[in-house]
Amino acid sequence: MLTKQLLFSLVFGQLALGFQLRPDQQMFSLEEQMLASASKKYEDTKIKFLEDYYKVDQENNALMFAADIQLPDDLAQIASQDITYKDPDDTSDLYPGKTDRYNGITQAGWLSFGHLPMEMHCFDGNMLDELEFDIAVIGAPFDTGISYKPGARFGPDSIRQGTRRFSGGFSPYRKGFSVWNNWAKIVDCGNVPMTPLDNRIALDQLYRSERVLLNHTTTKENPGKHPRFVALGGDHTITYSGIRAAYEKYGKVSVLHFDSHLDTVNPYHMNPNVTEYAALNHGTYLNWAHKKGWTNTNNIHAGLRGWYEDIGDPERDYTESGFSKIMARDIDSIGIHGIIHKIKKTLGDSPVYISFDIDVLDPASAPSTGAIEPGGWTSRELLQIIDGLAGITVVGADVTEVSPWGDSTNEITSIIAGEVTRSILALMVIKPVE
Ligand SMILES: [Mn+2]
Repeated sequence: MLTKQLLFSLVFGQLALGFQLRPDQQMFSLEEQMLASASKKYEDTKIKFLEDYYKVDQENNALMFAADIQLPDDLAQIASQDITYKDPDDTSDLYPGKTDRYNGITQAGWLSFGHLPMEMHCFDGNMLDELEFDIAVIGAPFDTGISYKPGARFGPDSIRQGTRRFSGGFSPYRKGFSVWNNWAKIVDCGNVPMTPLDNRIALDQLYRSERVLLNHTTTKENPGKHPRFVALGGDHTITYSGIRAAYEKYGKVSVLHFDSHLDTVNPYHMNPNVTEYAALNHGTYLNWAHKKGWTNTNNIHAGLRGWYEDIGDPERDYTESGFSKIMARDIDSIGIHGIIHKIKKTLGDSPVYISFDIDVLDPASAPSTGAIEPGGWTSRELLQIIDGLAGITVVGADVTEVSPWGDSTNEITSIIAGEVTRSILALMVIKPVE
């Protein structure tokens, strides 16, 4: 009985005590106490700092810097450090291509692909011997061959902007491998002039630019006679010119076509009355390229999923244009390595033209493109597939259909397009073409 009474009074005594605490003795949780203590330490430090380095001007109610105070050694060193370069006339760290991330390379210089050196004379037929390079990035600002959302004429500069973040560097997946610091001299030749008023003239301007580019001299390190190019589109029609230029140097090429759509459509099956002008567009150029005799019969699509316009399109894809297919959903059955294996087996030793449509990616990865198709690959899956193709003989390439109108807030599509281009350049560096 006594014990119970004792326990009862102890419990209620404690509670009663709690209620009787003065306001400045309020009970706090452990977290609140720790927070208060940390904040006090901060306040103490701040006050100490203020006392040490500032004087209070009571009259004007202001803080004055105490000029005569002694800075601690480490602070004093920073404050007195001579930030003038050893030789003020030495500007070697300010040249384009000489800066690094610490020096501010990401925003420096002109807008070139991955800060590559700009070359003004790639399309100048009088400079073929003087100007040598191994791989050229060029822009093909053209979007009047597209059937849905235009804007890809702004793609080349947008993709370049997406590579502002590049600073040379080494691959995290290939030990010690660098695209930039390797045997190949890679340059950015700028954009080709392409008229927006006549597709026939524009595609011919691009073809002649690529043709003269391939006639330039290569460096001593290059076993091949012709430079190679990656064209930044532009809508997909630009591939027509690229395949034509590559065919002239290498004979028939095999096309590795990353796309959600076939692009081998025979326009006359869709509409027998289509004009010749309208018949060449971003959905038909591969059909034309095969008809012209520029492509082999071991071409392959990767990432298909767009609905067919005509019931006969998938059949004619092979019979009229020589393509086999890897569907987007094949990744769930044969996996990334199955896809790589199938592409390599199909292409064999043929000279390969890689034509890349950014809409092969899922809209979640690349929303800013002309003809969006849900259900695509992620950027990780796609980059792993391209990187897995090391060893194929890439003679030319393009990255198309980046229409940056939807990228205004985050540049996501352009950044991925830039990364895809870097992976394609890596394939070119890994396997020179003789
Ligand atoms: Mn396409």
